[in-house]
This record gives sequence, C-alpha cells and structure tokens, in this order.
Amino acid sequence: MTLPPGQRVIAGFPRFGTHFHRPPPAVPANPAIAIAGAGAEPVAVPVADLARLPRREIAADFHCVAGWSAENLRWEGVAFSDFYRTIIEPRVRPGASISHIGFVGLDGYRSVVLLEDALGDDVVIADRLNSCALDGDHGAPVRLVSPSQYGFISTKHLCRIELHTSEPAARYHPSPLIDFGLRLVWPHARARVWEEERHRHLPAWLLRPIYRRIISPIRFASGRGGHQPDLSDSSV
Ligand SMILES: Nc1nc2c(c(=O)[nH]1)N[C@H]1C(S)=C(S)[C@@H](COP(=O)(O)O)O[C@H]1N2
Ligand SMILES: [Mo]
Repeated sequence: MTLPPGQRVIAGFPRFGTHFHRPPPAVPANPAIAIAGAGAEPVAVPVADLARLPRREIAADFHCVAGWSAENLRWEGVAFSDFYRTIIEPRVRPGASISHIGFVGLDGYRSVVLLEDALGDDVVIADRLNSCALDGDHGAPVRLVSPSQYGFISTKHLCRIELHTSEPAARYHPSPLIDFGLRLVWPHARARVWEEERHRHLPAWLLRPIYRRIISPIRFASGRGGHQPDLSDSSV
C-alpha cells in the first residue's frame, strides 16, 4: 500500500503513547461516554448504547506522527458522524455553533479535532480491531479512530467528548510533564497524514529525523506496560 509522505511501515501494531510503561486504565464495570460543553445538557451515554447505532467497518493503515505506520487494520464500531447526529447534536443548545471537539481518554489524554474533520467518512468510535474486542493496548473499551489523521487524534479509552465553539486552550494531559512534552510537539490542528501536517508551525522535513528517534524508546516503554506476548512459547 502507498504510504503518506515520511512514513515507514512497522511490523504489527505496537502499543504506543503518552502512557509509556504504565498499564492501560481499568475499564469501569459500566463504561460510559460523558458529553459536555457549549451549553449542551451534560449526559453520560453508556457504551452499551452504541449497539443502537448502525455498525460501521473500516479497513485502513494507522499512521503515528513519529513516523511509523501499521498496515491494513480492520476496525468495527459506529461512525462518529452517526453518533454526533443522533446523540450529541440534539443536546446542543440551539444557536451554539460547534467548531471543535475534544476527545478525552480514561488516562486523561485529550485530542482536539475540528468538527468537520471529526465528521469525516472514515472516523469511527471503535470497539473491535481485526475481529476481536479492543484490548487494553489499543484502547478498551472504545476508542476514536481517524485514520486520515495522525494517531495522536485517535484517543484510546474514550470516556468524554467535549464540545467547543472555538479552539480550546491547549491542555493535552493532566500530568504537567506529559502536557509540556505535547506542547513542545504542538500538534497540528488538522493533522492530515497526506498533507503531512505534523507540527503547528515547524516544517515536516525538519521534524522527521527527530521524531523518528523517539519511536524505539516510546515503543519499548509502552510495550512493557501492555499485554505481554508469551515469550516462552517458542513456536511463535
Ligand atoms: N488515551 C490515549 N490515547 C492515545 C494516546 C495516549 O497516550 N492515550 N496516544 C496517541 C498516539 S500518539 C498514538 S500514535 C496512538 C497509538 O495507538 P495504539 O497504542 O493503539 O497503537 O494512540 C493515540 N491515542
Ligand atoms: Mo503517535
């Protein structure tokens, strides 16, 4: 498959993210997605309610801004546009014009997406990956997946959706250190992989070699906190 500029294929699909070595957050007994902001009446939508929406399946590569791509993943879930039109939009105060959506994970991670990008055809709230329920490594119980944008948009362990009428102040993570790191990276507002929109201001060619260096350490740390393959099984 052709890759977007500056990307290289990685074997498999590693756990990767600002969680580093920390294990995935515990999944609550009755997980829900809280919806809040921009005059919307706050509500918690049980994840089980997603079953009321039409199923959506997408096959796509996954591209991390650091430069690795995992090929041909098959995600199942519901289209974010269906979720937005049926569940969110009816609760928005009339006249409020939503421009940005914040997607927050159980670990506190947050991505911010333009509404028009979030409503894209290939954006899903996924509960299954390659025919299996999502595991902790990849975002249990549900995650956002927006394959046309860099992976940092695709919040894992989705538990909260914020509605904004203008771009919210940068706040990517409750940990000051991780937040500082993400501010340095200063993610592009659109983050479209084919436009190579990595950083808000710096050109992609400058960042490629720098970002590439952080892949191994983050991947190594993330793997330590994640699901461990059974290395004693020499048949694999
Ligand atoms: N909740 C949460 N979601 C997250 C992250 C994170 O640290 N926490 N990291 C992001 C980044 S930078 C990438 S590349 C992808 C990696 O997804 P994976 O671990 O399923 O490969 O998750 C994104 N979503
Ligand atoms: Mo990433």
